[in-house]
Amino acid sequence: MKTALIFGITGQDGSFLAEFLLGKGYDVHGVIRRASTFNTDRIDAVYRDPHENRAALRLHYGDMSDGTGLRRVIAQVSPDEIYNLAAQSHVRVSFDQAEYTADVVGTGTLRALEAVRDHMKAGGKPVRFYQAGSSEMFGAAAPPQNEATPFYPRSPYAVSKVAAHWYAVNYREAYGLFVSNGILFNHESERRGETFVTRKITRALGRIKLGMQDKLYLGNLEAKRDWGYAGDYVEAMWMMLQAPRPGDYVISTGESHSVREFLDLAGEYSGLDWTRHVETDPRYFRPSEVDHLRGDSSKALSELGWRPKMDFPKLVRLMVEQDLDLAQQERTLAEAGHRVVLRGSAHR
Ligand code: NAP
Ligand code: G4F
Repeated sequence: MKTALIFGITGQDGSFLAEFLLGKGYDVHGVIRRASTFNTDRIDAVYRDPHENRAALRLHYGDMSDGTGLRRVIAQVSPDEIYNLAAQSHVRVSFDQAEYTADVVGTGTLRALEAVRDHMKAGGKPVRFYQAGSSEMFGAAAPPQNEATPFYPRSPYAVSKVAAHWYAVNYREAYGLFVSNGILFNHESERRGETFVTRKITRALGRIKLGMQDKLYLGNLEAKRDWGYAGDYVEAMWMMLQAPRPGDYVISTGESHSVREFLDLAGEYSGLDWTRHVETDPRYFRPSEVDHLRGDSSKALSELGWRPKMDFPKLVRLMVEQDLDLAQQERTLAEAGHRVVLRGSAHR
């Protein structure tokens, strides 16, 4: 039985990956941040109290800004595979918190790689390392983007991901570590953070449909993204670490759509004319935008056998339906006298 350690297990991808690896019989360990409130909502369904069972999922406190703690967890868990998904992952926020983003995303990856290098040098078993790279690294480079496309990052987040990418390449070349970079294009789901544009839209349309909200404030509707399904993309992460050799892989659908097209389809599935509800708020524009991302995953198909399973209309429908259900639950609670806070409608 293999052991995996996931940094960023409480995020969208971390939760899908944990379920995927548990399904493959892995012992899964995850690193979570200490917070004053519970932050494990996405993994609660697969978490078992370690006092009651021999739990296959175990959690450890840690933070990418704390190298000593990362080392301790790696020594304690002695994983076969590490998935580094931890990040301040919001592009717009990275313009407001640039240093912090660089520390967690860029230097945090370096801290983890240094810990792995020392762990193996001290006689620890070989570790395979997955680094969560991003299509944001391509930034202003013209589509379609593949592994040979030069990076042209357009935000502090993207610059930090480029640094992490090259740290990973360097540790592979300098120390012979098995480190693979996934260059993943946008992937969404019903678990997507509610401040990313797709989920912000589907959450709002659900509430608008049920009369709980009227307006949705957005930024640039013309940006185009290559949107896939998170459940498909975590399988690609795992496949990269099962390959005979480490490498860098673009993971994408090969299709791009604008935010406006996403709204059109989500509006159609919700039975709403979104143009009556959406207003522009300049605060959601970015100081420098990424206009068009569309990936070419031929290498992942030929070397790993990976291809996406869910297409764009199915993804939008899934998110719309899930968020309509969620809005229905909120309305039931509100009607029963509970206070329901409509986060995301105006201020994010
Ligand atoms: P996400 O939902 O924002 O999750 C990020 C995870 O990182 C959360 O578990 C978060 O913990 C954790 N984290 C944040 N700061 C941390 C710190 N200082 N120390 C330790 N953990 C920290 O992101 P995601 O969508 O799952 O994406 C996973 C990874 O893939 C990220 O690295 C992201 O940048 C990258 N990526 C995502 C996409 C995409 O479209 N989703 C595409 C390309 C690359 P909390 O829950 O406590 O906040
Ligand atoms: O949903 P977004 O915030 O995702 P973005 O910036 O593409 O970043 C996501 O995907 C990356 C992979 O390419 C990841 F690395 C990263 O961690 C993250 O998961 O914005 C998508 C587009 C942008 O062009 C943005 O300007 O939607 C536009 N947009 C328009 N109105 C908005 C809004 N984005 C957000 N978040 N909120 C808006 O109101």
